[in-house]
Amino acid sequence: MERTFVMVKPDGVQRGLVGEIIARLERKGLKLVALKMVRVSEELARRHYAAHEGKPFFPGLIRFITSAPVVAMVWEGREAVAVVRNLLGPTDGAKAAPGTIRGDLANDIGFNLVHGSDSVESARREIDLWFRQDELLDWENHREAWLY
Ligand code: FUP
Repeated sequence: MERTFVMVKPDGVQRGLVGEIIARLERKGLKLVALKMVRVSEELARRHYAAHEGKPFFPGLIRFITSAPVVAMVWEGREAVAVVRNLLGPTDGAKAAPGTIRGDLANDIGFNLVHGSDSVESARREIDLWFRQDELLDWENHREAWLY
């Protein structure tokens, strides 16, 4: 089953949107397999966004991500990488369609609430970067047991 890395950025935490974002991913049918709140170090931020090093927005991006806690998660499901990207909408909230997380809740290119891995390969790299192996929980669904 495919896994993807998702991070609610400082603006999502500050605006009280962690629950809303998690709820949308849960309702889609994705499975949460890891979650933690992190105060991001400069080193972790630089490694996470290494592909953007040298771009004009890079220093501001690092300052933003390290400015306040984020919520880091791993979600699992069928085509999880693409499904999460579709739920997020494009990077710029102004261009994101209504119905997507950014389309409904964000209106900026930098302060766009949430990150989702852009490929299966990036997901693998980001999950390794943010989580130890024992933080990824391979739990079974016993939902049937709650129905009487
Ligand atoms: P995304 O894959 O949607 O997270 O977007 P990118 O990987 O292209 O960019 C990573 C982050 O850099 C974005 F979430 C926000 C920031 N960014 C800017 O601030 N300005 C830009 O022009 C492009 C990206």
